[in-house]
Amino acid sequence: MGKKLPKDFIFGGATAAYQAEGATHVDGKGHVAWDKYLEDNYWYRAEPASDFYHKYPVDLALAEKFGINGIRISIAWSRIFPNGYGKVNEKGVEFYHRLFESCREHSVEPFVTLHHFDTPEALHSNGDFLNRENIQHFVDYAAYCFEEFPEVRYWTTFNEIGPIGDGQYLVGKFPPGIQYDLKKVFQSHHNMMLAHARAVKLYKDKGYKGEIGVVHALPTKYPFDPSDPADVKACELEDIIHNKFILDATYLGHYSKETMAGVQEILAANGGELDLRDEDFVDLEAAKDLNDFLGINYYMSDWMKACEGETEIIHNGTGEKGSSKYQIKGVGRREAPIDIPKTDWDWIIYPKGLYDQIMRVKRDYPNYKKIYITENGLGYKDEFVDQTVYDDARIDYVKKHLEVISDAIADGANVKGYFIWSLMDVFSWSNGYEKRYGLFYVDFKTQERYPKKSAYWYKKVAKSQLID
Ligand code: BGP
Repeated sequence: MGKKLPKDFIFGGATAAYQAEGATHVDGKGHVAWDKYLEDNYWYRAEPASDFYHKYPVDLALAEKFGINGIRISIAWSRIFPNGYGKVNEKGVEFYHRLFESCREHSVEPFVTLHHFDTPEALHSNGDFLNRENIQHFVDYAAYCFEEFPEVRYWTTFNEIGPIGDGQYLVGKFPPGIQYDLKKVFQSHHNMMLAHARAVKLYKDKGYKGEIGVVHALPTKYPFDPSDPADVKACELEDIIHNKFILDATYLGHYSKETMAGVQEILAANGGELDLRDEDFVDLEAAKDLNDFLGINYYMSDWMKACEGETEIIHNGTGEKGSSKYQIKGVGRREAPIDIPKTDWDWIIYPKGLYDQIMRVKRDYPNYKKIYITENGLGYKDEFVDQTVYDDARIDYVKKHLEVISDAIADGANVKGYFIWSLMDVFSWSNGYEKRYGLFYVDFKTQERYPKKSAYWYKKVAKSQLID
C-alpha cells in the first residue's frame, strides 16, 4: 500500500509565460531581453513555444480531465506594460482576464506569478534588478495587477530569485550573460528580495483577500565528506549563495551573522562590496511575517568538495551527460558520490534532498506558515511512440518525490500542494525544446497535445491521494 497525501492537497501543473505562450510579438507585447539573447546565443527561439496564448483552453480542458486542480501561470510583465511601466496595454490585460476565467470554468485554481525570468527589455537593459529604480517599477506593476485581477486568489511575486542571480551573473546562461560576478549575484538577490517585500507589504496594507508568497528554488547541499571540515565549509558557503541568503531575507528580515560572515568570505575571495542600506532592512523586516506561503522548486541536490583554484563553470545545455563543471573560487566544487543517479543534463536525482529541505525550512524559519512544492519534475529526451510517451522514468521520479512530501507532512511540515513541472511540454530556457518535462506531449509543429503515461498515473494519484 502506497503512502497518502491529504484530501485537500493541490495536484497541480506548472507553466511560465515565456516558455509556454509563444506570441511574443502579438497584441502589443513588449520585448524582453530573452528575445534577442536566444537569437544571439542559442539554437532555438521562444516561438512557437507551446502556443499557450491560443491553446490555453485545450490545456485547461486536459488539466481538468486529468484531475489537475491547480495551475501555475505567470503574467508576462511586458504584455501589461510593454516598456515595464507607463502606458497599459489593454489587449494584454484582456488576455489574462480570459485566461483566468477559463481556469475557473475548468475548476483549475490559478497560482499566478508576477515575474518568471522575463523583465521587460527596457528595464533589463537598464540593469534589471541591479538598478534600484526597477524595484519601484516592479512594485507598481504588482500593484496594478493586484487591483486589476481580483479573480486571482494566489499571488507569487517572483519565481526563483536565486537562479536569476546565478543564470545572469554567475553561470552566464541567462541574459545579460555575465559570468563569475559574485557581487552581482548577491546584489541581485538582495534587490529582488526588497521588491518582493515591498509588494507583499502593499498587498497586505490594501487588505486584498487572497494569499501572497514567493517561489524559491532550493537545491539541497551536502558535504562530499561530512567528516572533513573543509568540505563542510564548502557546503555551507554554497548553501548561502543558493538558499540561505534568500531564505534569511524572506523570513528573518535580515541576514544572520553566519550568513553575512559567509558572504564576506566569498566576496573577499572574489571581489566586490554589497550595497545594503538600513532602510532596506526596515522593508524586509516589515514583510517577513506576511508571506502566506513559500513555494519550493526542487529538482536536485549537490555535493560539495573543498578546492583551490579559479572559478570555472561549464553549463550542460545539450543533455550530453558528464559535460558540466562547477567550481567557485573560495567556495568549492561540485562532486557527487558515484552511485547517485543523474539526468542527461547532470542534475542529481535525490528525493531525500526535498525532505531535508522542507524540514530545514520548518526548523530554521518557523514563521513559514505553509509550503507548496511549486516545481519538481524530470527533464527527459522523451520518445514519442503510439501517439504517447511511455515515461516510466518520470513516473518513478515524481512518485519518489511525492513520497518524501508525504513523509515531511507526517513529520509535521505544512505542505499543501505539488505542481509538476511542467503541465504540458514547454521549451527550456537554456536547453531548448529537446528537454521535455510535461504530462502532455506537445508536437511543436502541429501544437497537438498527447497525454503521456505519466498523465494517466498522475490522474490516479490525484483522485485517490494514494501514491502508488
Ligand atoms: C526552473 C524554472 C522553470 C523551468 C525549470 C526546469 O528553474 O522556474 O522555468 O525551466 O526550472 O529547468 P530547465 O528548463 O533548465 O531544465
